[in-house]
Amino acid sequence: MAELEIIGAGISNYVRSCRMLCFAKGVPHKHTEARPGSPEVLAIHPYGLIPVMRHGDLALFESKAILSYVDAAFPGPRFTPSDLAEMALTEQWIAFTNHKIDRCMIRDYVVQYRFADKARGPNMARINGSLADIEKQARFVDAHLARTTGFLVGEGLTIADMTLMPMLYYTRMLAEGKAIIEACPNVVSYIERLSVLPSFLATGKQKVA
Ligand SMILES: N[C@@H](CCC(=O)N[C@@H](CS)C(=O)NCC(=O)O)C(=O)O
Repeated sequence: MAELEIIGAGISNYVRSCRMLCFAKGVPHKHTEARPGSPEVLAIHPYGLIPVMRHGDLALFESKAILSYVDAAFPGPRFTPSDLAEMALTEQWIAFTNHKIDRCMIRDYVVQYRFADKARGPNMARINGSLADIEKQARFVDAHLARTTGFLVGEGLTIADMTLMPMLYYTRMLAEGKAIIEACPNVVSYIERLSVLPSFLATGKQKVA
């Protein structure tokens, strides 16, 4: 079988999600460190966003597409439920996470500190503007986790958890995010359990603060 290649900066929450799945399934892969907008990424993604993936003749972008492909294409445990309702809930959580939580916790908050303009410093208006929504989202996830077995869907780890957890993990590394998340005990225990899984640890020790 052709070698799987995951392309993108190792610090990216989405690159970590895709590589976490590879490690959890035991899928050997080559990780090519590449920044957004670099030639190897632009060769696949029209806007140069990461991650992108190659496997034989197939080139993919969008983390959800990569997660679904890798989960189905390779042997090993499945991280997409086969039960119809659980599969739909997994889709729901990934779509919600990508459309709402990533934009708020990562783009409007974490990225504003981690990749702040060197001369002007972090965009505090954008950061402060994200905090009410970060709190709303953290509380929503907390209330949901209070009713589950500690995963977003069903009784075990899914690609929805692999998508969400790195976002919460990075948000908690920064002061305002830490204060918000630490008021949500189920979210804290979720991050603490999932971030020490060998599959996540194998993605590296990148920090945003
Ligand atoms: N919906 C895309 C989002 C990808 C994305 O936003 N990736 C970030 C890194 S985590 C990126 O490339 N950012 C660079 C930019 O926005 O210019 C996915 O799920 O793959």
